[in-house]
Amino acid sequence: MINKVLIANRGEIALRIIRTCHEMGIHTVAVHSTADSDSLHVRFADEAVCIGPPASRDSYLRPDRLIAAAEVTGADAIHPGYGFVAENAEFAAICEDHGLVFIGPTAETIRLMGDKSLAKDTMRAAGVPVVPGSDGVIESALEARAICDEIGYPVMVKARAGGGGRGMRIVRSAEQLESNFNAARNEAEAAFGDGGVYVEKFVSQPRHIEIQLLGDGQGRVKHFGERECSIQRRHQKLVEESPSPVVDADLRARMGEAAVRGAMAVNYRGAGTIEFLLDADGNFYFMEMNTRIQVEHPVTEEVADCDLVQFQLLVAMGERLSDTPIQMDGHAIECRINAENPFRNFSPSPGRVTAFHPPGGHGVRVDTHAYAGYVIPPHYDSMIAKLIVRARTRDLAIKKMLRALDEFVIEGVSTTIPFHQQLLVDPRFVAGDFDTTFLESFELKP
Ligand code: MV4
Repeated sequence: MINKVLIANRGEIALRIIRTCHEMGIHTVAVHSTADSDSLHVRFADEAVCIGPPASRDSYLRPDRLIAAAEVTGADAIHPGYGFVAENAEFAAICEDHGLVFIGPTAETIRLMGDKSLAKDTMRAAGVPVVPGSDGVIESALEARAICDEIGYPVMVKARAGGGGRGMRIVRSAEQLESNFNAARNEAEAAFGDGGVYVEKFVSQPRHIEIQLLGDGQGRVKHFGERECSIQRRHQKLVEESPSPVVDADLRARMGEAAVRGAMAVNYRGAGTIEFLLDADGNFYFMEMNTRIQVEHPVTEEVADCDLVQFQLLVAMGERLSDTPIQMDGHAIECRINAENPFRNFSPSPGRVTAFHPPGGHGVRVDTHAYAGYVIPPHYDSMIAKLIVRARTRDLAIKKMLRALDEFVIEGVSTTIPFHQQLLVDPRFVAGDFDTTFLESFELKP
C-alpha cells in the first residue's frame, strides 16, 4: 500500500498528481524551490518541504534532497511527473535502495529506453517496425559509409544518448557523410558525455504519432490509442489531439498492437508512450519510448474517460491490469498555453499574471497552476496552462477550442493564445493535412 506520495515536481503536473492522490485517500508531500513558495502545489499538498534555491539543478533535480524530503515526511513513494527526475534511471534506483516506491518503470527499463540505439534494437527484436539503419552504434565514418550506401540517402545520424530532437544530423549525400558523422559524434560527446551515434534512413515529412501505454509489470500491457503530436516547433509540442485525423481503426489496431508488443518485451510497468514516425505512405516506425506520464496525457484521458495518474498509482501498488478493452469515444484537443510571445519568436514572457480567467463549460478542461497575482518565475519552462476540450467530432472540438480560447483571459504576460487562434482556423489544420514540418511554413499574422 502507498499511504503518502512525495511529488518531485512543480506546476500544473504537481497539482494534477495531488488531485488524484487525494481522491484515492493518499496523503501528499510537495517539494518546492524558494522561487515556488507561493505555488498552488505547495498549498494543495498536505505537507511541503523547501528543497533549495530557484535553479532546478540545486532543487528539483537533486536526488539527495528529494530523498531526504521523503524520509523526513515519511512518504513511501515518489511520483516524478514529467521532466526533472522522471527519466533519471539512477534516481529510480536510489528510490528503490531507500525503500521508496518510484512511481514509474524499473531503473533498468528507464536506462534501456534512455539509450536510443539499445531501445531501437530492443524494439526490432520484439518485432516492432523500426527505420532501416545500423544495427547498434557505429564506430567510424567508414562503417557508416557502407550502411548508408546500402540504405540510400538522405540519412540521419542520431546520438544514442539524445532524444527529443537533440543530437541529430541529416546527411543528404555520401560527400557530406564523413564531416556530419564526426560533427554528430563530437556534439554528442560534448552534450551528453557519450559520443555513441547510429544511422538510419531519413523519413521525410513524417507525422509524430504516439501510443499511450500502461503496463502492470506482471506481463500485462494495454494501449489507449494514439495522440497526434505533429504540431511542434523546435521539438516543442504546441497542440496534441486524439484520435489522429489520419489514423483509422485498422492503423490504430496495428500501431497499438506493435506498441504493446514492444512494451511486453521489457515487461513494462507504469504509464509509457511509444512514439512512431508515420510516413506519407502510411508506414510507421518506432522512434522513441517515453517512460513517464507525458504533458499531453489529458487528451487520452478525455477520449478514454479514465485517470492515467490513478492507473500509475494502482500499478505501483501492485495491482494487475484487467483485460477489459479500453473504449474510446469522441475527439479531444489540447493547446499548450505558454508564457511566450508568439510574435517575437516565442520569446519567454515571465512575470506577474495580473488577471486570470480560465474558460469553462461543457467539455472544457484547464490544467493549470496559474492564478490572478501569480508570478511566473523565469527559472523553469514557460507552460502555464493546458487547455483541453472534448467533443463528439474533430470539427466540434475545434469550434469548442476556439470558443474557449476566446474566453481565456490572461493579462500581464504574453501567451501563445493568439498563435492557437490562428492555427485552429488554418485550412490545412482544419483539414488534418499537416506533418511535423507544418509550423516551419506557418506564418503568424500580426
Ligand atoms: C527522424 C526524422 C526523420 N527520419 N528520424 C525528432 C525527435 C526525435 N525523437 C526524432 N526526430 C526525428 N527523427 C528519421 N529517421 C524526423 C524527426 C523529426 C521530428 C520527429 C517528430 C516530431 C517532430 C520532428 C521534427 C523534426 C525532425
